[in-house]
Amino acid sequence: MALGYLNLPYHSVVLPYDDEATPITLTGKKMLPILVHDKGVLNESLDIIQLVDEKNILKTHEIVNSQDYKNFELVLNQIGNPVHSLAMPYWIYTPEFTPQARKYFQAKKESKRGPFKDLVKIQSTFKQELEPLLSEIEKRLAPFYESNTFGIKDIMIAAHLWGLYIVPEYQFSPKIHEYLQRVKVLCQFNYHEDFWRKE
Ligand SMILES: N[C@@H](CCC(=O)N[C@@H](CS)C(=O)NCC(=O)O)C(=O)O
Repeated sequence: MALGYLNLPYHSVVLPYDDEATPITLTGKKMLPILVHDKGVLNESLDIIQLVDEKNILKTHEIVNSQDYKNFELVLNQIGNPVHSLAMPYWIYTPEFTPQARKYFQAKKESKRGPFKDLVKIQSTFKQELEPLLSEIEKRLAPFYESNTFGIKDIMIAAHLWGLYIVPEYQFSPKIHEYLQRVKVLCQFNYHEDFWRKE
C-alpha cells in the first residue's frame, strides 16, 4: 500500500504460506512482508515503509515513536483478533493458498484459535467484539484517521480491515466501507491482483 501510494515501482512475489525456507534464508525468520532491495533485505512493514519513503511523506518516523502510536497499536491488536477469527476460515480458500499451504495454515492457526468450523459458528461474538472498535475509528475519520490528510495510520487500519471483505456474513458500515475504498484508490491497492492479473 505504501509503495502504491508513493508511486514507487516494485515487483510483488507471493510466497506460499508453507514456504519456510525462502523467508528464513532471506531474513532468519518466517515472517512476511520482506523487502528485497538494492542495499539488502528487510522485514517489518514499518521499517520497510520508513526506508522506501525517503521524503517522509507518510510521516512514519515521527508517528511511530510517539506514545499516541503505541495506543493506536493496541487498538490495532484488539482489531486483529476478531478480524482473524472471522476471516481465516475464508482466507484459506483464496488463490494465494495451495492445498498444502492451506493445510499448514489451518493446522497452525487452529492450534491457537480452535477449529475453523467452530469459529464460523460463533461469528456473532467476533462481530460484537469488533463493533465498538470500528465505531471508535469511524468517529475519528476526518476524513482520514484523525486527520484531513492521508498517512501511515490509514495504511495500518486498511491493512488490518481489508481481509474482512472476504467474509460473506460481515458488512462494514457505509462510512468505513467508503473510507476503505478511498484508501484503496490512493494506494493503488488491489487485493489478490497478483493472481487475477496473471490470467
Ligand atoms: N510486525 C510485522 C508483522 C508481520 C506479520 O505478522 N506477518 C505475518 C503475515 S501477515 C507472518 O508472516 N506471520 C508468520 C506466520 O504466520 O507464519 C510487520 O508489520 O511486518
